[in-house]
Amino acid sequence: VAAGAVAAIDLGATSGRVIVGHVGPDTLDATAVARFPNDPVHAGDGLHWDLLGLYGAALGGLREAFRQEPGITSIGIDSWAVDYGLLRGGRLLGDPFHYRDERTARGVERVHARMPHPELFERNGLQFLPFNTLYQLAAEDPQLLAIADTALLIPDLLGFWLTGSSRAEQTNASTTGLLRVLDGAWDDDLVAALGLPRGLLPALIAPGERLGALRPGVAASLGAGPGAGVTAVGSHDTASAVVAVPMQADAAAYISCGTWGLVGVEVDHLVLSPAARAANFTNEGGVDRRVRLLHNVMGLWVLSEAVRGWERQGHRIDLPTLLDAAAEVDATSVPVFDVDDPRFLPPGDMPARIDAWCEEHGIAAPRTRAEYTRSIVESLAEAFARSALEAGRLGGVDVRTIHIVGGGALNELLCQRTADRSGLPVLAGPVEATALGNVLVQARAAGLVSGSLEALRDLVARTHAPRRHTPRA
Ligand code: LRH
Repeated sequence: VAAGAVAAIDLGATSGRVIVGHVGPDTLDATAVARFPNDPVHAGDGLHWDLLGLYGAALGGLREAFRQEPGITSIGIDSWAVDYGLLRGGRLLGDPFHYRDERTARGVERVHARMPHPELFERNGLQFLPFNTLYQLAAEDPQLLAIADTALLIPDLLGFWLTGSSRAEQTNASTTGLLRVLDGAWDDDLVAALGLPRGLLPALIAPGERLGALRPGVAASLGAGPGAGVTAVGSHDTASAVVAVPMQADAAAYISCGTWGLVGVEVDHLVLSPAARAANFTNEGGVDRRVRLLHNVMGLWVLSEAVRGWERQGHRIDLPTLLDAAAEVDATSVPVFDVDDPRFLPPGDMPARIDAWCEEHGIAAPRTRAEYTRSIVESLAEAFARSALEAGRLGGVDVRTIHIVGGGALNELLCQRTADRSGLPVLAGPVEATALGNVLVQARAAGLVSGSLEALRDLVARTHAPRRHTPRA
């Protein structure tokens, strides 16, 4: 088999990119041909994604991808989970809400009045996150829901615009809270119990299946060849990232670290124990029907939001310089706070929230920007270490190494401190795991590579050797 090329659209909470990937038995690379910012907008009734802007930028990236590689026949799409657009007759009924919008609180109240979390966990296997799709749908204006005929998660919406086919990709659908965890089908009884219209949810599609050919007009505008179309991938970005973790799944934990830190293990069985529920672990659907037993840790969001705040105050922040200064701060002099405290979820003044947390817990708050940064890194490292070990205990995995992939793999201080606090070696990289996982699933569907996830991970390990952080006493 020779190496071939595929294209990937990967939308993250702060930026998006279009990637051209080359894959063969001994080849794996992912090169960004376009990068564009993702700036959510506060407009009218809340915080929204500028989805048309993102789609337009993605189209521009695809045009460049086809210019470089006219032979591309497959495009895969992934993004953050849970958010969706409502449509009627193919027309989008408003800008999708951002999961950090505060309307979700209303949805949580409404859903839990009908079904409390312990019962939901038995049905859908998910940790409690106030923005899971079911809560968002419950917060919708009922009149809008009544006229909508389809709800499409973000990657599915882009796939619909590109091909005209509306489907719900399995891994991302598993984050809605509306799939039965036992058999992975839409939970019609739950949908009915929550008073949601069942007709909104389109038929499921599995990673590796063909969504459809590009609409002729789209293909022409992109300069794509006649065979070009969209292939379903692990469209939940975390599902794609986990595909490309170069790990031995029976002896490792992973942390997919970007805006969020998704900390867990991959197992082949569901973990619905009371202990898993109490620890707020989730059973998300993985590629090849693996289970991603993981916990959402607040992630680099806390740091990037703090940096944005300092910049708004007029300070010019260079992140590497700030992290160097943080590395000089004595780790024992800064507070370790609970990064998972819900106060850190919405956009806002992170240093002020850290101060409030410290005051409530009777400990001294950080003072300088370097100290805040060190405090955030220490707190993340502590939460990462704890959740990685907990994941192993809950999932029955003997965790001997922790892999960190995604943008967080670039943060050497965070990787080292996670190693120190867990007492386990941390293997950092690849940074572009999500794009690589997206590319790999397409490549396997196209016959450019074959085999199980183990074979795909072996290819990642051979082409993207991780950086090792040894724990220090
Ligand atoms: C990471 C992520 C995560 C979800 C959150 C909404 O980008 O997809 O897995 O919980 O965004």
